[in-house]
Amino acid sequence: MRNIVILTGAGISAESGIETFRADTGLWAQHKVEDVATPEGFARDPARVMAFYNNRRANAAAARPNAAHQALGRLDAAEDVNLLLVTQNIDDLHERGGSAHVLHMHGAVNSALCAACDHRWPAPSEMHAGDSCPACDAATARPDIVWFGEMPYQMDRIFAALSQADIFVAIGTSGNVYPAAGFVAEAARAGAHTIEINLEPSAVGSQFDEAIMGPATQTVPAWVNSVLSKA
Ligand code: BJW
Repeated sequence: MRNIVILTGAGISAESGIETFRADTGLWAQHKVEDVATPEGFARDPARVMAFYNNRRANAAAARPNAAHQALGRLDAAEDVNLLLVTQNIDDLHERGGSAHVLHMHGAVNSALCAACDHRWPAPSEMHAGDSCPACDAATARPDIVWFGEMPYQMDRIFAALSQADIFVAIGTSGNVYPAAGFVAEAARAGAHTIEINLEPSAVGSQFDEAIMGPATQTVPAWVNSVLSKA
């Protein structure tokens, strides 16, 4: 059994038409991070943040999984592979591409969270400032998203898997945001073979053993085929 941990970022969904963050025309060129992706920004102007995520939710719903998502779905189903697929993405394209178990470390745009009691429920297509929680009735609904300064989800499970990994692969992530950008160092410490798949080397690219450069819809299916052929 091969233990594989895969980390994905916005680049894997780019060819499905979902904008990345740090491209010249990406989301952070259009919105101030501190306005839309921090708890302070939400406290200042919840309507602005709700509108930002309502738009992202609509874009994700309109997008279709691409060949890279589908290839990872095939890898997930392989019998001799123990895969943990960790995504920083808040869309559900991995699930719709056939991956059964996806860990959304930065949350999910289809989920709503109560800031008062931590109850979660499926987000409606439009959330509004002051929406109430179906469990405790407080007017404290928020998108179930991990903003800057908040703890990403299921870190214990991720670090446990990294400590057992034979192979660690980062796909379509710029390596600018921690703790995800630190996973390659953690996996290398555990003795894993580390591979970066991206259009160009990331900010932590020099830490990987191997680099595969090109669009994810081409590189990821080819890499998955090479893994499956070694079964
Ligand atoms: C293609 C492609 C194609 C394009 N094919 N590839 C150290 C120093 C200073 C600060 C910190 C620090 N450590 C931690 C921090 C604080 C902070 C942080 O990292 N700040 C940095 C700016 C330095 N981190 C946090 O606050 C995090 N929480 C935290 O650290 O808690 C404390 C903690 C303590 C101890 C242990 C653990 C935790 C929370 C981070 C939350 C990030 N949230 C966001 C927004 C919310 C989600 C959303 O709205 O979607 O998450 S920010 C944004 O960046 C989003 C993404 O998930 C994340 C990563 O972006 P990603 O996916 O890498 O996208 P891009 O656009 O950057 O890159 C795209 C890549 O794809 C590029 O490389 C392209 O080349 C490539 N590409 N097309 C292949 N077709």
